[in-house]
Amino acid sequence: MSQPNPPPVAMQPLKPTTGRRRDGWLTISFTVLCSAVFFAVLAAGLAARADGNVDSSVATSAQTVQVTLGDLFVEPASIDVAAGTELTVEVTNNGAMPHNLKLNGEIGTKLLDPGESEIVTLGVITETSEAWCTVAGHRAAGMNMVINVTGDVAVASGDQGTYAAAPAGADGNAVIDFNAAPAADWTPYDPVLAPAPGGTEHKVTFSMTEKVMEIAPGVTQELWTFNDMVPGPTLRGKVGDIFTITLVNDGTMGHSLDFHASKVAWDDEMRTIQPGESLIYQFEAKYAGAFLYHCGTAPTLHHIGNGMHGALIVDPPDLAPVDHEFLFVQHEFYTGPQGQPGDLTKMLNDDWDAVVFNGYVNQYAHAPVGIGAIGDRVRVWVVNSGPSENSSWHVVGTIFDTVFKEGAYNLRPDETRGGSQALDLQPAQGGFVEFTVDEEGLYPFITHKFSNASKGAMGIFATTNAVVPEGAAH
Ligand SMILES: [Cu+2]
Repeated sequence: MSQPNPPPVAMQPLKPTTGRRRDGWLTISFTVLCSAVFFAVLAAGLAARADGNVDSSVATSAQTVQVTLGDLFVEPASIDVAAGTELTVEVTNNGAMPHNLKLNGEIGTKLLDPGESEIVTLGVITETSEAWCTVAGHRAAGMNMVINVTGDVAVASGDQGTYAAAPAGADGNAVIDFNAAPAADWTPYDPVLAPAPGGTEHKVTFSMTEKVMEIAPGVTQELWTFNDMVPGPTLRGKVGDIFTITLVNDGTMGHSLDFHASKVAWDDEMRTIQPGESLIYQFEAKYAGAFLYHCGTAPTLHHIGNGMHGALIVDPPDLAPVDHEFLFVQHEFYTGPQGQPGDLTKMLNDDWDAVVFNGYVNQYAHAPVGIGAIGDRVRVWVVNSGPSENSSWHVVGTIFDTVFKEGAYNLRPDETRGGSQALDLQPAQGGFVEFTVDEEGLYPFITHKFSNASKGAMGIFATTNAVVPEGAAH
């Protein structure tokens, strides 16, 4: 069969072969799929941060305040001092995680382990100021103390509205251009799901890291990862297999691991380990399913939202053979400043900037996924990592004849039954669908919550002889 010009779509992974820009193709695809490109325009310049000044030369009085740090609060959240007071704090960490307290994020205690205390003189306070825990995400989660200077303009404490204006983040967060194209040397996350390895025990090491990664063309964030990957490595086995994961914390903050495929005690295997520590997390996969795993260290929203999640697939015993098998993990990004961690305040407000499959905006629109010939059976596993948004996973131009969701077949090929158009998944749910296509061509896949399809949750399946528009195929 000969085709006049068709750049054939290779099987995965599709590697970059050209530096041509793909803006044209993306524009076309968005015209088809989206009514409008939506940008979350971030409120800027809400209010000036209370920049306290410290003058070490003249103290008119001295004051010592006892401060307790917890997970994730500072007690008291507000103190009053007279102008010119030399302020000393006796800080005790009563939390389960390490914390510190620093005036203006600069002067203060070292990183205190749980139970540890330190007495620190912060200096002479001349203006209303703030002190906070500088561990990533902790200030935004509430670890902030206002130091009101008597007679100065007071800053309200314990008020989310006031707080939201204070930290870096509302202003200066990275903005995604959904029509931009990735660089020529960009490589997509491999969507192919490999068969389960042989044997009945799966031994892997997960290194927990903090790594600056690109999440959209030109947009980088410091993501928190398992093995420098977002999503983390995919694990796969069968019912009855043993998974033995050696968890190593190579980062700079506490992390943990929660396999939804396991039945283990939260305070044992799922405990937080500090930088340099490790633990062994072993369990038997007792149930089939498409399971989420994630970091569960507080604030868990921040750790999942900033990249610490992945999928563990346990095959049902009667899983049928197929021609092509893929995995897409859907999740959101809430951008912080370029090169910095995601914005916890936006996460708390469900204010995501992007919804993606496997960690990159419009990834498989830039690198279409080959699904072989007409009639080939395709199985797609989908896990929704969230942390907060649902999925209505749909392929344009076909109908699912098989649906497996949350441990059960909802649909199998049977002439007495109908077809399925979307796999609905709340955060931390997973499953798979199977389908064939009847014509050569392109089959976009999206979440049919269309506001999210226009924020990066779109890809393209292409049959072997599909004509891929200029610039689309990597
Ligand atoms: Cu973590």
